[in-house]
Order: sequence, then structure tokens, then C-alpha cells
Amino acid sequence: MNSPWKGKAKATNQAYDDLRPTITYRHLLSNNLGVRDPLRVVALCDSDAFYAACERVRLGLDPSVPIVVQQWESLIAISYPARKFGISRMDKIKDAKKKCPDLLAVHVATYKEGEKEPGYWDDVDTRTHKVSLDLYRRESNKIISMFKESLPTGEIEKASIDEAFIDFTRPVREKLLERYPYLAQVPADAPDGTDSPLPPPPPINWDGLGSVVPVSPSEETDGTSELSDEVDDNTTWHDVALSIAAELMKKIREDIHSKLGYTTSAGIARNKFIAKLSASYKKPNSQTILRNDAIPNYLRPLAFQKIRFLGGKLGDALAKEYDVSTVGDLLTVSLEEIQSKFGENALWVYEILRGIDHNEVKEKSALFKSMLASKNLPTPITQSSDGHQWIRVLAAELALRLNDARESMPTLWPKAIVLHARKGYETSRSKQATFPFVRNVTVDVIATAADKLWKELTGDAKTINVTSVQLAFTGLEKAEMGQKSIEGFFKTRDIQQSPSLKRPREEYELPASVEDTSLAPPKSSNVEAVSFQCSRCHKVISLREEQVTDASEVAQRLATLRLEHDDFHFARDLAHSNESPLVPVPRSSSSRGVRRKVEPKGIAKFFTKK
Ligand code: DCP
Ligand code: CA
Repeated sequence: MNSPWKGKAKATNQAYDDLRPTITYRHLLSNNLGVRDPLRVVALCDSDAFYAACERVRLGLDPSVPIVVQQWESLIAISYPARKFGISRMDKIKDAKKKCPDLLAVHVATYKEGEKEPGYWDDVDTRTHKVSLDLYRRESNKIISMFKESLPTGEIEKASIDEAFIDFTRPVREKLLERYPYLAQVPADAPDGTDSPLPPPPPINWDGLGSVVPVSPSEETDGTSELSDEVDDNTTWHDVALSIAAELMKKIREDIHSKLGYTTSAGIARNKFIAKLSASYKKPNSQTILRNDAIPNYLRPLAFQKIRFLGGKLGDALAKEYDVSTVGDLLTVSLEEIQSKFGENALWVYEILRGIDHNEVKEKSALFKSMLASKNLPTPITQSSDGHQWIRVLAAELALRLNDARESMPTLWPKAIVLHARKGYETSRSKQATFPFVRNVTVDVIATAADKLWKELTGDAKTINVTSVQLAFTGLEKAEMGQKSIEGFFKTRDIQQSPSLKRPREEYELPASVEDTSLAPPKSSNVEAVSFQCSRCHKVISLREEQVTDASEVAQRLATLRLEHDDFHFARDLAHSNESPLVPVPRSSSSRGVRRKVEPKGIAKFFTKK
């Protein structure tokens, strides 16, 4: 019996033409093919039940203990032993304890007024405490450091607090040439010289390297989701590259486990998109290899709206336009067709559906460019003088984070300090100022600078209604200290002086305070707003505290929130117009005649319909 892959018309085979390129000596021996390298190998490594694992390691507990991390009454991380009891993030702590009476619930550390360090207090209350993710950030940095140390020639991109992309292309190429030295020389009789294809690859023993996604769905099952263990032997040099990356990845994951105590799960494939998609194939403590040959059958049955960035309005618009739901369905749509309806940029959609993703794995230099501490206030601040307590709490977090970062980068310095405040459902306002240059960044130094901004922001108002405050450092850079020792560097420029960084003062210095009343990130700074206002319902939607981790993640999380909110409106509109989002209404059966036109928003706004 034909599998769906083999059985489909030629057109769908051609859709995946790109997956078996001829690999030549030139490809192997060139060092600069970048994202178009046919031997490119990328992994996404994600820590298992991360916050729960951090708390388990901190407490020195056995991995079999069912542990969850709690924030107020909600659960934010659930260990795998706790998941066996059916506990999920949707549960409230009370229900989780009913499901597992021996459950160990650790409340996330919090900052509390007057304390310099976050702690695990008995009296946590959202009205007086602020969540601290510092432990998780530190542990996350340790994991990233291990990737970097193990792979000096690999590129590492932190993707979230517990995920990193690793570009294995270079380390794998080094190993390939070491193991198969005959590849380094183009044979004298090669027909096209350097452009000749490589000789046939050796057979691969995948044993112990992880789960290899089979090329065809199992014959025994009904074919769609369950995949068998069968692996075909139609291997390519890219498969050899994947197997080498799998060896390296396994070794690093084992090291992380033995040295830090964390288990991880990884996906290994030709690019970031496919690596991320395969990382959750088997969890926890496991790695998955998705060979190019296995990509078509892996992608085709997927509901394309589940693919990151293809959810929300764009996904809805695609589903509606073509009356389709899976990746396979969409493969029949030509590039010209999709671009004519959704604009030139639809090329990436066309490519993603075919397992093509040219995004680079690149360490974000913005990682250290800003630090943001945020608090959504359960009880609004109504008196200007009451702001001080929260400012101290936020200042304590920034002090700890800056001093932590300075352990590895002693001259790290913020150019500016920014205070954002949101009043009720109004848009957020912010004030910023250059940050004083002092030897020791204490809570007092930060709080004094922030208090000044708070006064400017609240003015003479007798009563205010502030529902959220954020304090941030922006423009974090390593100050240049030339030949001087760190001590000497600080001695010459102390107290209330801006550091002389590389550029002349005027160029980087911000005005003493700049008002910004829009929702857009403040001018001259790269702190992201942590909320947005819906243009339809005018509601201000904010990230939750625990979602504000690295400032570099804020934009991404906010974009997700925006799509979710758009989806909410979309679903409600559909309900009101008697259409179900799951069951497409046949065009002929429209009883009342009016089909509502949906304007794409969020990411879909880039695909303006003509
Ligand atoms: N997190 C959170 N709120 C969310 C999602 C995640 O606070 N809505 C935090 C807690 C998680 C961490 O981020 O431990 C990493 O998120 P993951 O989605 O990777 O979830 P886990 O690591 O907990 O579990 P998994 O093993 O499924 O990756
Ligand atoms: Ca995780």
C-alpha cells in the first residue's frame, strides 16, 4: 500500500525538492555558505520543566519528587513526576494538591520591600511582593555558558529563558573532515573538479543518538500521527552531519545533567524552524533527529495554524482563503498565488511549509542592552508618595541583576534609567535620565534616580491611579577602560559623572528626561513596552510579571499576547455571526447572506490583501 507521501501526485514531491540537494566538495570545503549551506545543522535545546527543576536543584531534592512552582495561587512550572498526577498549568494550587497530596509546591522567590535580595518568604502576597526570576536567569546563563564552552566554533542563540538554538554546522564540519579525511581532497579524476558530488556516505548507526523520526508513517497505525521506528537507509551526507551533531548534543546534554542537574530535550535538524518543531517530539530528557527525508511526512499532516507565526489572523486568513487546515493542503497553493493575495512577504510562509527557513542562529547582542523589572499592581497606587515602596522593590531587582552581570563584565554600565507607569487603562508614560556613574550600584543609588523620575512623572497630582510600574536600565554597554585596572577606572570617574565610553558624550547622552506618552518603546532606549492597547475594545493588555524575563523576550511574548487577544475577538465575532471557527461554512449555504470581511492584524498586517 502506498503511504500518503509516495501516493501523492508529483506536485507535492516537488514541493520538497530542496530537501535532497547534491552535496559537492565545494559545499563541504567552503566556509561561508551560511544559511544556504546544504550541510547546515541546527539544534534547539529546551530545559525540562525548567523553573521546577531549578527549585528542585536548589533544594537538593531527588528528581522523582513531584514538585511545582507556584506564583500566588497559580502554577507556572510542573515537574514531570507531578505531571503523572494529571497536574497542568491550568490547575490552581488547591486542585493540584487534591490530585497529588504529596505535592511539593514552592512559591517563586519574591522581592519584598526593604529587602535587598529576593527570598522565599512565608507571607507572600501580590500586594506587597514582586516575583523574582533571578534564580532561573542565573541557571539559564550557566546552561548557555556550557553550550559556549563545549562548542567554541558553534553559534549559540538564547531563544528564551530555557531554550537555545545551536548552530552545529562548523563543529560538525570539523568532525566530518577529521573522521573522513578523504573528503578534504577533491579526487584527481572527479568529473567536475570541486563541483563534483561527494562519494556515497557511510552507513549511519543511530543507536543511542536519540529518536530518529521515521520517513514514512507506520503501516500498522492509521497513518497520521503515530510514527514507527523504521529508518530507511537512503542516507545522505547531511544525515551524517545530523548524526555527528546528535553525538555532540548528547554529550553536552549529559554534561549539563551531571554538572548542573538539569535534563533537557533537543531537536536536531536542517534549520531553526524544523529543530524547534522536533524538540518536543519526545520529552523529557530526550533528543530527536528530524532528517530531511522525514520532513514531508512530519510537516504535511500538521495543522498549519499550530505553527508559530501561522496562528492568529494570518492563519485564519489563509484557512479561509483556501478552505484548508493542514500544511499538506496548502502545498497546492503556488508562490505566485499566495503572493498575489498576501503580498511579497508571503514568501516565508511558502518556504516554511516546505521546511525551508533561512533564519540565522545568531547571538543577540541586545541580550545585555536593557534590563527591565516590572510590577502589575493588584491595588493601584493612588497617592504619589506610595510609589516609593514599589520603586525600591524594582530598584532591588535591577541592583541584583546589574551586579550579577558585572561579575562577568565588570565595566558593564547603563546609559540611562527609565521609569514607565501606566495609569488605569491609559497608555503608559515614561521618563528617563542618564544614570549616575558610581562605583557601587546599590538599591539606594537606583531608587534615588528612579524616585526623581517618579516625581517628574506624577507631577503635582494629588491623587493618581497607577496600575503598573516598570523600571529599566537601557543602553547597557561595556565601558572601555584601556590599560587601566578596574579600580583605576572607577577612581578617575566617580560619583555623578557619566562614564566616558567609546563615543563622545554628546552622541550618546540622553536629555536629562524625555517624556514619552505613546505605547511605542521610548525614544533613545530599547526597553519594550510590556503592554498594548487593543484598538477594538480599548483594553490594555499586559504581560504578567513572570512573562517579563529578559528584555529581549518582551517583544516576542507581547506579540503572542496580541495574537491571542486578536483570536479572542475573532472567535467572538464568529460566534456572533453564527459561524464556527472549526467548521468552515460552505459558501453556498450562507443563510443570511453577509460574510464578514476580516481585516488581518498582528503579523498578518504584513500581508495586506490587495
Ligand atoms: N513559564 C511561565 N509561564 C508560561 C510559560 C512558561 O512562567 N505561560 C515559565 C515557567 C517554565 C519556563 O517558563 O518553567 C519555561 O517554559 P516552558 O514552556 O519551556 O515550560 P517548562 O520548561 O516548564 O516545561 P517543558 O518541559 O514542557 O518545556
Ligand atoms: Ca522548557
